[in-house]
Amino acid sequence: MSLTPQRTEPLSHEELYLFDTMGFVKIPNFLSRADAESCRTELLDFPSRLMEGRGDKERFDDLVVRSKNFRDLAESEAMRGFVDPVVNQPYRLIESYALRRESQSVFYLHNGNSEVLTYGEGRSVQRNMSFSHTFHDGKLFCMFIKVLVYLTDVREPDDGPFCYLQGSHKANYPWFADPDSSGRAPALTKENFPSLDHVRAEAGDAIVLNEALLHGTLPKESQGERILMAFSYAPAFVTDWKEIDLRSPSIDKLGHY
Ligand SMILES: O=C(O)CCC(=O)C(=O)O
Repeated sequence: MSLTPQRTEPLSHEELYLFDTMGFVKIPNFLSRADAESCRTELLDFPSRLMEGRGDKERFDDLVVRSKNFRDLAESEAMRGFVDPVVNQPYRLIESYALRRESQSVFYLHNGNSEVLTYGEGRSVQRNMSFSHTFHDGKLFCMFIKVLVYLTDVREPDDGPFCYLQGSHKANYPWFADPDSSGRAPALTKENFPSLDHVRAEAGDAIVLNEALLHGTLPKESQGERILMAFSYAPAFVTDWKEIDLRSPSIDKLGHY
């Protein structure tokens, strides 16, 4: 069964304002409840894996490769209407996956405009350029946009709703100034994070997200399944997180192909 987005208009002026100032905008009823349920049923037959080190999340990769329904959705006019006005460059889909969780699961805060990025041996910087974003000529230029499509209701705080630190997509200071190398993180509460807020969703709702926002989910404590799909878009010149491999036969030591 093909999917029919209920919402096909591009982001409005007001939605762009919200996206710019909040780092995301919610699109209620992007899919009908029936289409959300048919997505859920279809993807549960795909292969999945438990996320390494975070065994409470089951991840279904490459949705668009596994099903024409998902590919058509990722390429649809409706999706383009969300991505075009915030990327404003030729762009491509860089990932498409679903996450399934049950009770007692967490998704800790990640990204943030100014969080410390450590990569490789002893290398660390205070800006991850992969989700940098700017504004000029009356247009937004985002490097990493994710459209989250909820396939089950996430109505109450204990259903583990999407959460975020207000304004963190425009932060200049890192919140996690001293990343704890032990991997321990403070509980996701208002006491620990005064600017924490969360967003309720119904099956079929979407969130268009600037990945520079420090975001995650509140702990899921209620019973039942929580499942969503994610489609990520980036300017066409963005590629994988992979350093130049100087051992490759197609490249010499000076980097000439
Ligand atoms: O599950 C959610 O609501 C958020 C998912 C998310 O942050 C992600 O997939 O990067």
